[in-house]
Parts: sequence; structure tokens; C-alpha cells
Amino acid sequence: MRLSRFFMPILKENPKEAEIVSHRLMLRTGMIRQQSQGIYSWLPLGKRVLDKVNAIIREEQNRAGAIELSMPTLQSAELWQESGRYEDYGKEMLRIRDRQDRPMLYGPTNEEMITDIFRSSVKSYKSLPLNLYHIQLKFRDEIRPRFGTMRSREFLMKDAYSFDLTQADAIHSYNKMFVAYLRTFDRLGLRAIPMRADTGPIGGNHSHEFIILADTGESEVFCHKSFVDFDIPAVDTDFDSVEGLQAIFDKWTSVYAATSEMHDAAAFDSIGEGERLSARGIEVGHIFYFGTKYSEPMGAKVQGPDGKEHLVHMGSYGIGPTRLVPAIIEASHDENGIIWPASVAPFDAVVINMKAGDQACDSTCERLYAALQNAGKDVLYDDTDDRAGTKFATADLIGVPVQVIAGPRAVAAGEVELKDRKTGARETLTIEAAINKLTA
Ligand code: 5CA
Repeated sequence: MRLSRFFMPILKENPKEAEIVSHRLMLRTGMIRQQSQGIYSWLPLGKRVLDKVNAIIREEQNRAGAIELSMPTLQSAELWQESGRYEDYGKEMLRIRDRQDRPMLYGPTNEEMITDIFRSSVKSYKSLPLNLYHIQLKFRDEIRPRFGTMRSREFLMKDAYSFDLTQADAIHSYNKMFVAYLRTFDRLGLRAIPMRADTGPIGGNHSHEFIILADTGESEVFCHKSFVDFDIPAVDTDFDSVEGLQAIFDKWTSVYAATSEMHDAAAFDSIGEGERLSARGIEVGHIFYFGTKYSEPMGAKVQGPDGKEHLVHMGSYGIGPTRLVPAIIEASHDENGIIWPASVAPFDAVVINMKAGDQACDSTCERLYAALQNAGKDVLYDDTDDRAGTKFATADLIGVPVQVIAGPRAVAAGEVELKDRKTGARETLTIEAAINKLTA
């Protein structure tokens, strides 16, 4: 992408309305734009990051055996009347009437709709286990939308829903998602801690929130320090192994971790002084096992091996991609701007032409740009006629992991400079060597 043709409306000044660093940086870099309270557009730079976050979520959901579909944002009120949640959900639910005056709603979550899809076609235990997910917009009319897309009214959610014949099978499905979440957050460059959690309007009694620690987080959390050293389940984890997954779950829940709603002060105080961590955190995922809470009122049953009808045991599993993007920024930035983990960076590298219009600089940059693109890299080429200082500041601000700097003196010697955004380390390489290094 040539910067001269890209759409990246960078703000010169820090936006006043932004209280936390991620919100400030997302507005300054032109990743997002507020359209009305708690409702945002994702501009091209932000969309690139969001897409990469979604791709990682999708890969790990698929690896764990979940299957993607897509459900609509607008739902009929009837389904919610069946489960009893139409009244219960309260003012967070945006209720709408269509031209026939039928009550509709903008879905805040999809337990009812997925249960309806399930009951309409699954009749036998032989189709189980089944886990269906989508990545779709949700709407919750939050009392206090704030911090940009961290807590917005319209937001993206990956929501998965599992169906099993028995409670034991459902716990295995729960553990699959638990492990998939550990892997997902790790690949996003985050250390997320699973914590026993309250279930709120989703229901059930077995639930974990995945929290990343950040001073600006909205949740108050209490946990043991040892989480920092726990191993992330490997890529070849056998998701069909009931014992294997249970062992991972047991390990990750063996030490104390709870949000304020579930906090047990006595248990926490029994942890040694230096081992305790009382902090703030951001909830980036939440998983629930709620048994037959929806299958019972909605009549979602399958025929079991005994020939009898059984209500299915269900769970639901949410991740907030539009919250994850600011959460990653909260965890990874410095005074000059964002520092993207390579896995979600909007571009793999930025080629900085320090003297656009200079023939040697132009041709060197064109060569680098073409070579990196041909190798399948996402490259931003700063071909604008801005001053070099402005270009460096922009590159630092938007946080692309590698900067390839082509200035007249180096180029005359057949060289370019590589700068690592995270460490600030610089090295001078021949153009050939730079291409080889970046395409290796
Ligand atoms: N049905 C269940 C799981 S699929 C559910 O709705 N769970 S939830 O309410 O905990 O939401 C799941 C995830 O969505 C949260 O962990 C969070 O990452 C994200 N999320 C929830 N509300 C918001 C919001 N207002 N803004 C941004 N992300 C949100």
C-alpha cells in the first residue's frame, strides 16, 4: 500500500475526549471514528488489525473443532419470549418494530437463535458434540459506553455455542474452548488469566472470564502471581483427549484467580504476601456452561443411545475482537505510539523514502516495495513528500514492527537501514540483504 493513496487520517493533536492511551492512539492513528455515542467506524488501518485478530480467533476456533456460520444481527422477539429473556434483559436490549409492527431486537447475544437453529435440524446424539460459532456485530445499550471500542454499544463478538448429550460431554466442550482461548490470546501477544466469574444474564454456574492485566481495566481482579509462568498449550494439543484437556484446565485453575464479584477474601489472604496480585484487568473473553437453561424452555432435545429424548447441555463462549484491539494497545505501546505484535500488525513493514523525488531513493524504495509484496508481505510504502522527521514519527505512531529506511546517503552506498519498532535497534544492510532478511 502506498501511503499517498491510502486512507489514514492521522490527527496531529491528542483528542481531548480520550481518557486512556488505547483510545487516544486509535483516534490519533485514524484507526476508528466515532459515529454516534458508542458506535464506531473502523477505518482502513484499524480494519486491517481487526481482520488479523479475527483470523487468529477463527483459526483457533476451527482447530478446537468449532464450525463457523453466520447469524443475523436483527432477531425476532418471539425467540426471546420463549426463553423468558425478552423481559429480563432490560434496557441494554435495543428493541425495534418493523413495518408490520412486529417486535424485533438488535441481538446482544445469540443463545436463543442458535438453539432454534439446532432444534430445527439436529435430532440424534450421533450429531453431537456440536459447536457452532460466528463473528458478528452485537448491540448492547450500555449505560456508560466509554474508552472507545473497549466498551462500545455496537461491538463485534465471536460467540460460539456448544451442544452435548451429557453434562460430562459438555464439560469437555467447555475445556476445548478454554484451551483454544489460552492459545488465541497468546498468539495475540497477550497473557490472559482465566478467572472464576459471575454469569449475569447468560446464566449457569460454571464460568470463566479471561482477563488481561492493565491499570486502565474496568474489572478488579485478585490472583496468584504464578500465572505468568504457566505454559500455553501447544499447537498439536489433542482436543479429543478428555483427560488431556482436563489436565490443562486443572493446571490453569489450580491457583487462585477471581474477579471482584466472585472474590473470596479469606482464600486470597491465605496466599503468601509476595505471591498475591491485586490488580485491574480487561475482560477479553468469557465462557459459560449453563446446562439446559435454554434447551429446556425451547425444547432442544436429541434422541440418546437409549432411544429416549434428552435435553441437550449447552455452553456459550464469547470473545470481543473490537475490545481486543485496544486491549493489545494497552499492553503494548510507548511514548511514541503503538507497538503491534507481529501477528496483528496492520503491515509487516513500512518502507520509508526519506527523499521522495530523488531518483536513487525512489528506485530503491520501489524495488524494496515490490520484492516484499511479491514475497507475500503486507507493506506500507511511505512515498509522500513529507519531511523525514514526520515520516519517522508516523511510522513509530502506527507501530509497524519493522521500518526500512532509505535515505540518500545509504542508498548511494547500496544500503538501507532497518529499525525494529519495539527495541529501537537499528542495522544497516545492503538492499539485497535487507530483502532477504525481511522475506526469510
Ligand atoms: N453469550 C455469551 C458468550 S458467547 C456472552 O454474551 N458473553 S459476554 O457478555 O461476556 O460477552 C462476551 C465478550 O464480548 C466479552 O468477554 C467482551 O470481550 C465482549 N464484550 C461484551 N460487551 C462489550 C462491549 N460493550 N464492548 C466491547 N466488547 C464487549
